[in-house]
Amino acid sequence: MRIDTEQDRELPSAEGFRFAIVASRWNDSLVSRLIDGAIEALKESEAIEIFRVPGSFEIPLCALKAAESGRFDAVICLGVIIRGETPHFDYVASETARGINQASLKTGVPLLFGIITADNAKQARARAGEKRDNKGYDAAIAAIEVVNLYKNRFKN
Ligand code: DLZ
Repeated sequence: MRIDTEQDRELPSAEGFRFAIVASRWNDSLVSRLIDGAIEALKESEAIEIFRVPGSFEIPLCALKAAESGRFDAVICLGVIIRGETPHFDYVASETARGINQASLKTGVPLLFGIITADNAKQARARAGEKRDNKGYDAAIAAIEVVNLYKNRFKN
């Protein structure tokens, strides 16, 4: 369930903001679709930089470095973690989520969680589709919303 849709409200603009995308290479065919979705949502921004890391487990540190660089208004984290037959999934998924959240709170830079955590490839594919069925697009729309919120309501 979503709180609202694009039709319900006017979306703020990405223009003038700088975004980093940190994306893993595991399940690359799906992650590439998340990157495409994010870029589509960010089309008004002229400043998007993409960083690739091996797996989702490596996303938090790269996202932290991007956030600490001071070069980005938000960092969008994209990955696809699919459950296997071992507990590996749980460690990778929980540490990735925890690390992204910690890096965001530590730096004060919004880090967006565009990581698909799925039981199987079919579930993952369903979340790497078009527009709001694409977790990369969704995460980028959330990034645009929060950068505008923080700029307009919490100016230094
Ligand atoms: C090892 C591993 C496994 C089993 N599954 C995934 C996955 O579904 N998605 C993903 O992004 N990464 C996976 N990885 C790789 C880890 O994230 C990490 O790159 C390695 O454990 C090396 O630190």
